[in-house]
Amino acid sequence: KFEPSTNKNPNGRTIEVLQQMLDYYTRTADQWRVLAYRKAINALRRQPQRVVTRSQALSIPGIGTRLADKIEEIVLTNHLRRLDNASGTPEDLIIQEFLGVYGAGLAQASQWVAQGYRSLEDLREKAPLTKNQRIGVDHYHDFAQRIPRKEVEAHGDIVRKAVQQVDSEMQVIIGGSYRRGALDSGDIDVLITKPGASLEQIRSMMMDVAIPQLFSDSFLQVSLAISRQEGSKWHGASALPGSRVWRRIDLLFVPGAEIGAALIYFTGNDIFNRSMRLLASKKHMCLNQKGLYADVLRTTQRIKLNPGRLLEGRDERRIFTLLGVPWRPPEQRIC
Ligand code: DCP
Ligand code: MG
Ligand code: MN
Repeated sequence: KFEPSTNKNPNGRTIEVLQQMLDYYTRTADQWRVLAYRKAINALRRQPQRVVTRSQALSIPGIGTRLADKIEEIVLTNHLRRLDNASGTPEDLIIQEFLGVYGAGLAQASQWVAQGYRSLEDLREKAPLTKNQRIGVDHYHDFAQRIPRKEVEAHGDIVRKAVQQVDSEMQVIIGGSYRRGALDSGDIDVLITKPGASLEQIRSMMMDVAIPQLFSDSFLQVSLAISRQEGSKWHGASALPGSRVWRRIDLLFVPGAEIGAALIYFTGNDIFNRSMRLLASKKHMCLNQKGLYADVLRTTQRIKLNPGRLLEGRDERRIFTLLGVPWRPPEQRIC
C-alpha cells in the first residue's frame, strides 16, 4: 500500500520560500529574476539531499551566487528577510491565493478581489462560482500540495492498467516534471498513445471505455476540461485507493505518428519548449506538439503563412537532430 508520508522533498521549505520570491517577481514582471528563480527552484527540486550551505548551493548548475546566499539564509533562519518588503499589498497576497484556484487566471482573481472577496472562505460561501471554480475552491489545499514522485508513479500505473485492459498495445507514459526527474510534481501528466493508431481511435478508446472505467473504479473523481485541438487533452482529478487527497491529472491523447513531438511538448519545461519553438522558427521551421515542419513562411511578426512540410513527428531524438540541437535527456530540459 502506498505511504503518503514518505518521499518528502528534502528542500521543500527552501523551495517554498523561493517560490514566494518568484511569485513576487512574477507580479512585478521582473523577467530576469523570474528566470533566475525558476531555474534555481527547478534545480533544487531535483536534489536528493538537503542543500544547506552557500557552497553546496553554488555547486549546483543553475544556481548563482545571489541565489546561493538566499538558500543559505533560508536554511539558517527558516525565512528570507528580502520577503518582508517584497510580499506586496494585502490585495496582492489575496490575488496570489486566488490564483491557486484551478482555472482562475489573473483576470478572475483580480475580479474577485475587486468584488470584495478576501479569502477562500469568502469565495466558498459568497461568490457565484462555476462548477469548476467550486471544485478548485473545495480542493484548493489538495491541488496546492506537491505530489511525491512515488505517488505520481502509482497514478500512472493505475491509468496504464485500465488503458491496457482496453487494448494491450496502448502505451502510457508519464511526462511533465516527472519525466524531467522531479522528486515531486504539481500534477500528473500522462501521454496515451498506440503505434499506428489515429487520434480518433485513441480518443474514443479513452473517452468511451478507459475513462468511464477509471471513474467507476473511483480512481477518477471529476472531469474538469477537455481542451485544445480537437479535444486531445483531458483535465481532471484522481485519487489513489484509500486516499481522500485529490490530485490534478492531465491526459494527452497522441496519435502514434506524433509521439516524438508530443513527448517534447509534454516533457517541457514550458520555457525549454518556447526556446525550441523559437529556434525552429528562426530556421524557417515550425515545432508544435504534432511534429517538426520545414519550409514555413512567416511574416515579420512571425505569423505563419503556410503549414509547411512535415519532417518528423514520431522520433523524439530525430527532431532534435533535424533542428540541429544536441540531444538533451529530459532531466536537462530546464531553462
Ligand atoms: N507546457 C507548455 N507551455 C505551457 C504549459 C505547459 O509547453 N504554458 C508543457 C510543458 C510542461 C508540460 O506541458 O512541462 C506539462 O505542463 P504542467 O503545467 O503540468 O507543468 P510541469 O509538469 O512541467 O510542472 P508541474 O510539476 O508544476 O506540473
Ligand atoms: Mg505537470
Ligand atoms: Mn499538467
